[in-house]
Amino acid sequence: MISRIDLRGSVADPRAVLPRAELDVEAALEKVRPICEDVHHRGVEALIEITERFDGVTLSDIRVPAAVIARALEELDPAVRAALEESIRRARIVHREQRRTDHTTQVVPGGTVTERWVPVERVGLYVPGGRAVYPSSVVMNVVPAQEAGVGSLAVTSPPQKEFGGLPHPTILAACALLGVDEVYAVGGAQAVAMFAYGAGECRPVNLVTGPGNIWVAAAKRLLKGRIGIDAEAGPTEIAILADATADPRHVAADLISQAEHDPMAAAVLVTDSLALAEAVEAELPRQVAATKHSERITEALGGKQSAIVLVDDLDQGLVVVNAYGAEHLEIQTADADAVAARVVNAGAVFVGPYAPVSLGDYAAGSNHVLPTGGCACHSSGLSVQSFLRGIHVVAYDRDALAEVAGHVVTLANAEDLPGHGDAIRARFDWSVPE
Ligand code: HSO
Ligand code: ZN
Repeated sequence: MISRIDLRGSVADPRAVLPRAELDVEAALEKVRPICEDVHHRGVEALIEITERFDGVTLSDIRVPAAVIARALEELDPAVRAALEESIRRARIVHREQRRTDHTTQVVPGGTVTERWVPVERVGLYVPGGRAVYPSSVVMNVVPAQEAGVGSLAVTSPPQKEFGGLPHPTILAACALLGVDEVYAVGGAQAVAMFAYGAGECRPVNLVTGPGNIWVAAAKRLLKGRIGIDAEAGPTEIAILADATADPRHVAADLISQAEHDPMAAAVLVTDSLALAEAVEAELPRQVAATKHSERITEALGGKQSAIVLVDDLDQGLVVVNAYGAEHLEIQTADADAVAARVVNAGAVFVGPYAPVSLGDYAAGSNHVLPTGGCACHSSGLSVQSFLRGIHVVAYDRDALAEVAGHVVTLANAEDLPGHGDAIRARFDWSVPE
């Protein structure tokens, strides 16, 4: 059901032995380009035609009426409402503390540089439809944007035939709970183009965030620059670093939990315990057989992107998980805090026996939009910071400028840009030597 990679006694670069699922976004670019151009030039008319072609839905309007959003909340199962509210509450607690305060540094008397944190003005959030209907992802995108102080926030999600050509009602209800009233029934690459260029009631946005399929990723890549993007989300990944103290039933359940997302999801167990590896291998088929989405889970666990990796000890295990840079990394070992402190590459780390990834997916307070595909080596998950820009505000008085004027002129001359130096010299009646 899951392959085994034995790295015991090996000094090979672990990067080469842990393959990842690959998405050919580049190939999708050519298909997405005409769609984006069409939306650019023909706006709503193009969106309606493209939606007819790809979603089989005829939209009377791209925007979801306020009454429909309100009704979705009224009709939401009260238990789901309570759970979403708790998820929002916890996410707010964590993200509120991520807010930045402006900081002024006095470089010299009379010379300061202030870093001023300013929220992005308008953000578009893409929420997938189809197999992946994740109201929790609405929470994870909207809460940091709101806590950052983003003034204008629009959500878009593909129209679903079975819901009368509207986005999934739980998505709409989550928007209502979060106070988002600008929602569009548009999906795919055309939704990213709508956000980038604007169409009808939808004004252009500055930044697009949120996961999506390969077409959404391709449109983000194409339009990046005109708009900011968070990341091109790839298939989800869980890695677990565990020793003999871990409970194989929990380890198996956690691997299955993320394999459930996608046949291309990656589930990787790294352990120094052959007994644990064997117990997990025995446990997986038992649990998979009893679970609802066993087909795609079996495919994910059996794919080349998933494996049980045997290592000599936890030191080698840490080398492996740091080289892999998983989106989610669980530490299920003795003294898990100390082991977790040595992790440098992971989207998020889940420490000890009672912090499974599913907790973080819904209600830990942490964010579940995390870097995949090894991007954890250079990027972070979504946070308040993702929606802010730090603007340097430079304020120097005459004496402070005079003090450094000679150095600026020297550097300008060294770069053969005497006009730069002259801008300084003009302020001192050209008395600063050339
Ligand atoms: N594990 C997913 C997020 C998610 N799980 C949404 C359930 N719903 C990627 O971090
Ligand atoms: Zn998940």
